[in-house]
Amino acid sequence: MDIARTPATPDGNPEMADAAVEPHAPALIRRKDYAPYPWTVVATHLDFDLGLDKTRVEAKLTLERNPAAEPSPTIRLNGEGLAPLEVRCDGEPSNSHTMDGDDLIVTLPGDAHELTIVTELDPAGNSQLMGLFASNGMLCTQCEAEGFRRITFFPDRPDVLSVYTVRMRAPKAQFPVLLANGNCTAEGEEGEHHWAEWHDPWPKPSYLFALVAGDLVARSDSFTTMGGREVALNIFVRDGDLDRTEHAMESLKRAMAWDEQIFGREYDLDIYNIVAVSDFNMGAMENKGLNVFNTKYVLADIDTATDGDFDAVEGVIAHEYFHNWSGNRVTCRDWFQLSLKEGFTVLRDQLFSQDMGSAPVKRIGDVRVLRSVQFPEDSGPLAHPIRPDSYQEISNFYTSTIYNKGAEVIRMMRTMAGEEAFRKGSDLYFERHDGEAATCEDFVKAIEDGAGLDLGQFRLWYSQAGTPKVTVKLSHEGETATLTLSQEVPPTPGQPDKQPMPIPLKIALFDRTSGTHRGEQLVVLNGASETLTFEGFEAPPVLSVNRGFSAPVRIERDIPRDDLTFLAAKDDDPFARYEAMQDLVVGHLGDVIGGGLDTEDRDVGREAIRTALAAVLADGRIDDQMRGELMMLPSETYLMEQALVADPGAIHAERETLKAWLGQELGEELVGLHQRASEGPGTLDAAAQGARKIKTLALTYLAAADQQRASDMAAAQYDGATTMTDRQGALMVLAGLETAERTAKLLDFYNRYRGNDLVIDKWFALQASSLHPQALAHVKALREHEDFTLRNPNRARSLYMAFAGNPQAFYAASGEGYRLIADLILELDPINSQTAARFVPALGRWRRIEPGRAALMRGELERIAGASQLSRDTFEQVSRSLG
Ligand code: B3K
Ligand code: ZN
Repeated sequence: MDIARTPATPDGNPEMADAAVEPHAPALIRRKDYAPYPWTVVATHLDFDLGLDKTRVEAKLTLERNPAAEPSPTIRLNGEGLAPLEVRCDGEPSNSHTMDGDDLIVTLPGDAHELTIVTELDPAGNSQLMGLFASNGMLCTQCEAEGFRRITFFPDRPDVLSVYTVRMRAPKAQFPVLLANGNCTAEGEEGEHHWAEWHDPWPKPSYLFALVAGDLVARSDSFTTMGGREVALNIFVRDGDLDRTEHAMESLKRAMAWDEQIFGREYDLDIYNIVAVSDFNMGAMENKGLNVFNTKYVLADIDTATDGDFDAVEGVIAHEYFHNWSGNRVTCRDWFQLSLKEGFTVLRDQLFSQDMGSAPVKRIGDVRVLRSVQFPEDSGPLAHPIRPDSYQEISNFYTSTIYNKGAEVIRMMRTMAGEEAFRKGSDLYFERHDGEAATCEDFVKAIEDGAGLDLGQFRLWYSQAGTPKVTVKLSHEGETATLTLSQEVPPTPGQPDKQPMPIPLKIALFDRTSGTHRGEQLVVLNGASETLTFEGFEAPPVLSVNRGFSAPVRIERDIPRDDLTFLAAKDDDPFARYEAMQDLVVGHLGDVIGGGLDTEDRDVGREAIRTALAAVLADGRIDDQMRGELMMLPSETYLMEQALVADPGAIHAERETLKAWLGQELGEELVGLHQRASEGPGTLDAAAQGARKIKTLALTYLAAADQQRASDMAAAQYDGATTMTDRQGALMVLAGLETAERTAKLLDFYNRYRGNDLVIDKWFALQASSLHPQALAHVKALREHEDFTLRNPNRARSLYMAFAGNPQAFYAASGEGYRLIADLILELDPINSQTAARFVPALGRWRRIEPGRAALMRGELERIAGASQLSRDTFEQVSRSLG
């Protein structure tokens, strides 16, 4: 498992390995080429003279040789698009520096030096939003993964930790607030300018550096840690947004308390600042003591944010806070270890959210995300292990595999160890590696030692890509039930042959008469195939398997429909019950789409679903949040993923037909449910949220069955709405209909919320993801809308990501949908390559789509590949997708 530590270059800089192997392809960076950096940066002093169009940066690096690395006569400092205006070594102008591509190389003869470098930046011209950029008149930074090199020349790699002191000087009226990591140690005024100095006592890698300057207001609060430290909490936003920050602040305090209680982690500075910005490539960033957030994950009130938005704010606030330990105190040795911090932190935020609300509903939601985003990634051309072996552009590896599958892998360790033993392992990990840049192997070893587990073979989960398929067979003879489990890990790019991996499966065997079972068991499938026997079953039991989704695998079970119906009605594991409902529908639609079903068989299949759904609608033992989960049909993406080669047109048509039939058959029950749910209050408690969830779900079925009735009901829901959840839900349904109310309510929504960017994003997204037959034409028209811009990532995603996720429109048989996305990628790439590259995977699915559409998708990828001047981000994604 250990990684070879051979130096790739005299400087030991893996960035340089294999550069220019192919003249046009960016260098491939390999995990096995890791070597420690020859220098340590003991201290970093940064002096910023800030301006929107011109910012001067003076960086002073206190350097010492790293005794653990190969000695080097030079130092290589990464840069991107920078020119060194001045270089001084130990106070004297340097005459020994050269450029190697974008990097600065300085000869350093001694064992310790002080290097000063001056650069100049144009933040307002930085549309990539990496490094220092301007957003709505404020200045802020984004450095992960390699943005710091756009600010100054520096060893921009996560294993070089340094203590930072930052001085900022700026026009006072324009930038009244000046923030950086750590604590403010001094401030003062110089005529129309003012300055502030911040010091962060915790050594950190450059990707955690942050600076913000702007005209901002703060919601302030405080938190007293378990050790008695009083921490000042501030959430900075633009004037006018303050009253939408209460939920974020409450979430932060809950997250701080939870991390102390559940993981024993305490905050370690006297101040914790969060700043919300409108132009941001991602959700948020965990910079030490100064998180920068996309406004989408900070601002929420009941009139402008949905219940889902509230949950997302809570989850992301917690995620970034939890990084203070899993990411900042213990960081990553290199970017191949990204899942070390991201997988673990996602697991921590998932467990937090489970504890804050309904645990089963949260679990089902997380599995839905995994299956709709990560499973397709794992079965496509971009599949990679949670610890990849190589990359061209690290930004392309902030994937669902690294984050969500990474979390599932650690969750499996926790399931096998048990909560208490796992905590011993995580304590040991933090204790052993505090202040270090660690590896995934360090984490596994700490869990192994702390929890007393043997994770030898389990380490394969880190190196093998692909979603394992587990085939489950249950037979019965006499009083013995025999369970045979076998696994297969599919081939993925670069990994044709796989070994079996330990797969922890929670199972229960139900007595079909009493509807009970004898207790849940955890079985771990280690080999390719294993057989287990269970005694004392006079009649064949019903098997519930992978309860709680204990392993991120595909289960193939040859289960009679009656057993699925039984589990859909009776399983006491909420996830397994949800799964049985999903499987009933997946099995039926699979049969229908596969053809060869006669009318009678089709009716039997439909009837089983109708009965199960009717039982869900009437079940008094479950709450509405759970009812909503059980009411949801499997998504088209999930259905496509079930087929070896999918026909998106047939999947869409058959799923809609089934929905319409159910809406027709259960019309009265659904109307009743909608009425009952409409009586709920417009509050944020779980019952009210559940009512809102089933209300809109009921409408989606009714809309498929009877447009006009649903349109009237949706319009009434829209008009009476006191929450964004109800209003957006109603508008979502209306957007898919061809009725007069559609136009009227879309216009009303726009006029009502004009000027509120986050809500106008919803307005774009609703139309781009609608079931309306003209959705594609609507998207084309919307890109010309005066409020549309590609310069704001939220806005670009609101239209185009929603569209790429709308199977009916994106997979239009004409190929226009693919063309639209390809045009977007080409237009966006020079503006914001990170965001542009995120659209490539939608086209990369071509191998799993029927041949007619596949050829059109591939054609668009080839068109992109043929363009000159592609960014490294887009080049890598397109070339991997073409395969
Ligand atoms: N660590 C950041 C993600 C940075 C993405 C860079 N392309 C946010 C997070 O995962 O918490
Ligand atoms: Zn993260």
